[in-house]
Amino acid sequence: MATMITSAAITIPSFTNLKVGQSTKAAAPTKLATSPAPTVAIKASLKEVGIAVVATAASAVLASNALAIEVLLGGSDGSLAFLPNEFSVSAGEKIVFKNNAGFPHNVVFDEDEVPSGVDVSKISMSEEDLLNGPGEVYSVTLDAKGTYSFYCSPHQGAGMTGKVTVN
Ligand SMILES: [Cu+2]
Repeated sequence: MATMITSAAITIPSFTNLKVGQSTKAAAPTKLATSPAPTVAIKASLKEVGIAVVATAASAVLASNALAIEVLLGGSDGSLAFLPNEFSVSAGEKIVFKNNAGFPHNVVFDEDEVPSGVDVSKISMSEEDLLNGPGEVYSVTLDAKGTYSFYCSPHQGAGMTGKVTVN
């Protein structure tokens, strides 16, 4: 029986020090004092953390599918445009502007073409703020119903403008 207890304890250092690997028996004597109980607790809590992470990821995917629209910044053909450049969303739906090609881009709402009472500084990037890298995103959520016009400040002259209707 004593042998059984010892071999059970030997596996504990291999868990706390994963690099020990197959040489557990050589390393074991110095770590025999370790109580098995805390190790069991650690294993259990790691398992719970793993499950929690999976659950969080799954709900994030569901949420993004339910209420989000992605708008590409710049066409893969080199066009300087929002794709799509005219679309509708529900109030509170997340709009994710994603750098695709031809950057830097940004997203600035036109203060003269948003529903009354909307503060464009709260929904826009600043004129100088740019998305420089591939895949960079700017997300915004619009709550007031109506039509909003927006543009990319570096490419406004090239026609990089868009319109979103919030229903
Ligand atoms: Cu642009």
